[in-house]
Amino acid sequence: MAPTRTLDSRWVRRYRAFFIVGSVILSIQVFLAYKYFPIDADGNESAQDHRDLSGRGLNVEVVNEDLNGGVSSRRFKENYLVVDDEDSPSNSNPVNGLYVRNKVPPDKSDSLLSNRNNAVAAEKVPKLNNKDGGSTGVNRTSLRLEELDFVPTCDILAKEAISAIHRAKTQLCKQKLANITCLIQQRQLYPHHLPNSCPSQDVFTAGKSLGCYKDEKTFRLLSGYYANLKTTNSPKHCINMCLQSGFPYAGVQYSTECFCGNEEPPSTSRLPDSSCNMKCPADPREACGGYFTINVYETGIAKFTPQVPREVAGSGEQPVRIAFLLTLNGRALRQVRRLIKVLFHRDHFFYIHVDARQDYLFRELLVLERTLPNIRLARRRFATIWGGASLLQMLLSSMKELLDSGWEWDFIINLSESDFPVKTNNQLVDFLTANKGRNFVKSHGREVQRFIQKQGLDKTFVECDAHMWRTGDRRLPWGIQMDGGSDWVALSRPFVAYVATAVEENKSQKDSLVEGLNTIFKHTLLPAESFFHTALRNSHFCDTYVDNNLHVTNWKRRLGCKCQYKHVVDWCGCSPNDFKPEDWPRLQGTENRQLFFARKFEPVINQAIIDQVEEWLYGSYPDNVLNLKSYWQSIYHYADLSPPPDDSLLTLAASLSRLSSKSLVLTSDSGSCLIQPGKVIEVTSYHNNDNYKGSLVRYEATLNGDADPMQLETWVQPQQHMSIVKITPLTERLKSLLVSSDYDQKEQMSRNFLHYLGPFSEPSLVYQFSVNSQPSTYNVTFLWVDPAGLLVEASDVHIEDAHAINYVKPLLREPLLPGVWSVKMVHEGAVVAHTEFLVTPLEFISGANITQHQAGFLHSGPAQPYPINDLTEWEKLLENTGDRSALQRKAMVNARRFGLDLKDWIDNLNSR
Ligand SMILES: *[C@@H]1O[C@H](CO)[C@@H](O)[C@H](O)[C@H]1NC(C)=O
Ligand SMILES: *[C@@H]1O[C@H](CO)[C@@H](O)[C@H](O)[C@H]1NC(C)=O
Ligand SMILES: *[C@@H]1O[C@H](CO)[C@@H](O)[C@H](O)[C@H]1NC(C)=O
Ligand SMILES: *[C@@H]1O[C@H](CO)[C@@H](O)[C@H](O)[C@H]1NC(C)=O
Ligand SMILES: *[C@@H]1O[C@H](CO)[C@@H](O)[C@H](O)[C@H]1NC(C)=O
Ligand SMILES: CC(=O)N[C@H]1CO[C@H](CO)[C@@H](O)[C@@H]1O
Repeated sequence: MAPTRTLDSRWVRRYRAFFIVGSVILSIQVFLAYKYFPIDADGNESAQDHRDLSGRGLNVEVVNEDLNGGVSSRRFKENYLVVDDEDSPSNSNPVNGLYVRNKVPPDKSDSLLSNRNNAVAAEKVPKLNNKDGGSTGVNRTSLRLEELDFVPTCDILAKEAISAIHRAKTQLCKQKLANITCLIQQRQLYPHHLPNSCPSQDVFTAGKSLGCYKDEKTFRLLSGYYANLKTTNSPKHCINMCLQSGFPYAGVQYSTECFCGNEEPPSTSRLPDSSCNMKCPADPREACGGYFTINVYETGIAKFTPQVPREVAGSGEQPVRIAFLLTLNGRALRQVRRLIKVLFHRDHFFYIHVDARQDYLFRELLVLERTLPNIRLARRRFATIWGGASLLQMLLSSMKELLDSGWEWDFIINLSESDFPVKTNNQLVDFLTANKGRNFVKSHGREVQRFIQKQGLDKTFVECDAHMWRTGDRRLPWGIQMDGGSDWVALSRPFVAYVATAVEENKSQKDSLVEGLNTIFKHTLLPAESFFHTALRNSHFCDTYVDNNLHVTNWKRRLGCKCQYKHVVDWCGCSPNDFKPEDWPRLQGTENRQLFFARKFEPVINQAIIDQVEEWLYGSYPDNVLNLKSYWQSIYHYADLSPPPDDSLLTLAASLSRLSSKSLVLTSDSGSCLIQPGKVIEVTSYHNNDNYKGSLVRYEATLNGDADPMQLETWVQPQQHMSIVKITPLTERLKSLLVSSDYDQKEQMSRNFLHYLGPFSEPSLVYQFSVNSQPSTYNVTFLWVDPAGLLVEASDVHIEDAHAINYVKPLLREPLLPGVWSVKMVHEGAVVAHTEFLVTPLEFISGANITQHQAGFLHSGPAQPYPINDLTEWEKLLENTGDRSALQRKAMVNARRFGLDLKDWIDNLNSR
């Protein structure tokens, strides 16, 4: 029914003008069609393919935009960063009422360009204003070969590919991008067609014609989907598109229109074939319906109905055994152990993939593997990135190893460190036992063509240099339905064995559908959100599909969709939020539903909610359990090679170990006792009752030159340095003003609890106001003054009540001048508040002692001085902070400090 409104107005127009203009238009179309879209002898759509490869066209030119396009684009404006002027490096972009100066050096402007027609994954909204061919004075249309140390095997034409090759950092990555682009240009990479083993009848009868039917504008025969394919319509194209969208019937009408539907048209609407007498734009030898007449075809697939899961198992059924596939990242060791503990049963299996860069988690979890036979860690480890193709390779590899493990499991359930069960183990086992052999995935539940665009499935992405590069448009293979949705799944063993043939080395054991999908999804954004769904829908497993991923996810799109992955992928994506106690009703609401897990949980954000869920499932902890409200998470360990340690954290920790051992000497009653600090072993964040309570620095130390080192631990908490200069209605509401790094827009906090900053950190100012009852907005400017007293940046911020917590990231030049910086908040022409932060000089570079040469270079501020001209009007607001030339002289002297002198300087600054 959906297209009715669209067609109404067209009907009126068409009715009046039909006899006058219709035949003229038609003959022009026929002429153009003959001229530009020849069909070659074997019926290959060469013209169509060529168009797609030129990097321009979607297969659907006019999609039914007004069905839900209005809603989506409105949502886009609310939630997404809209980059409007890609060529201006110092452009101000409105991001939720916050004006941030865009930190894009001129030669990186391409990265904004490729973000401009972004869509976003899962509830991700497209911007389809492909600005094509617009020359902006920059050479974008040809590759600058002189920058490459290889010669591409073909002439690369696609603009997006050229942009990606120029933006990639390493030559190896540039070459990979070029190689893949050439393979695609030569049509050697992607399969054109894939087999479908989920037919409506015993055999696959794609394209069977049902004849010509009469259609009505108020009651459409095929009402599932509609597209106006101005130049490409033909029965074949329309059938393929409807099949891809999952409809059993396709129909062409009025030359350019393609309809898809789930119901067979009634025989009472049947007309003689001669009533369908308009020619197809893609092939004038074929009929594409007529004026309210439609040629209807079968697509070859059946109407899709997912399985309804059984509630309870029959008596006597053997309980299923579950393999939990844990794919872990980060350092939340205690939470991982808690998750394993709550799921643990001797009949279940735990196969753990720790990201290749996370030495700490891997090392600590090896202990579990050694003690428990049903826990195993993957040795083949991948370094995956958000949305990256490597994620799917990692999953398939882990699944293959689980199949070969000798463990007799029936289901794989995929979990991460931020998942937690909301039902007991027994409930989960009972439910899966009743549904043995079924596969649980969650579908997007929207229109397929729109999903394809939003998800970027119609684009090629190439992963290298830890980035997903978008290199151009592509056409998905015909013959299969596309499906996707959540990437949390519960899969049965037979289906896992089927999809794992993708990583089978023996060619003759590969399934051609899985192999083809594997090729496509090697170059797909967020592959795990579609690969398993699509394989399930088109294989002989299609009747095991249950549209439920057993998970409840805490989406808060206003917070979670901030385009926060721009630095790793040429796309905008969303992330769910962490659960907090205020979300309890949502968790409680899962009780009578077939939901077994929830996400996300993160104890550094909130542990109380995890306690609450666990006690809900398994009863209260006994009173004598200590530290139930405490949480510790390692942020540094000396044995980690990867990820490389942050030099400013290491410097701070070493300095704290010196300061603490010095204070121990002072309080010792034996005067001769001397503690010599050695290496820092570990730094741990400590949280209690969901408040950060400081960090623990554990280090080696020797007493009075003793040979055996002992270990000492010191507990430190960063101080706040905010002060209110002038009491105004605005500052009365100011709750905090601090500078840190790693601001998480989704959780609205800085993940750098210790606030350590060094010359290469990217500081952000985080401000928090109490929410006011009457809505008001303020324009505020933050002035950034460096340790030499120089005003280096003014950030304009528009504060709205709706955003009581927010941040601003200034445009500063690296290396930052070490020392005490200050930030002044200016409102209505006066400084009203003030805060300070420390940029520590470095004692280490890449974990090694800094050299005198390095210190001299890194500690003297940016090589290129700041332009001061446009800030002079602010200067007069700064109270006279003493003799600036004296400060500058001091900074120059500091930059030359080295050895013990450098350590003294560092300790002096850090002690504050
Ligand atoms: C474009 O490239 C040509 C040579 O490849 C060069 O001469 C010209 O200056 C470039 N134009 C711009 C705007 O960079
Ligand atoms: C790209 O292709 C060339 C020639 O086929 C090959 O030698 C090279 O190893 C490939 N490079 C990458 C990074 O794939
Ligand atoms: C590949 O699999 C086939 C069928 O199972 C088998 O006959 C063949 O020997 C295998 N080849 C290799 C190299 O393992
Ligand atoms: C803040 O500045 C904007 C322009 O940047 C202006 O439109 C707005 O009226 C100002 N608001 C206040 C409260 O001064
Ligand atoms: C760094 O310098 C200290 C002395 O300040 C020395 O004990 C240590 O061995 C040096 N470390 C390295 C890796 O050179
Ligand atoms: C299909 C699948 O296994 N998906 C997910 C498993 O868990 C990780 C998170 O750890 C997801 O990112 C995968 O996509």
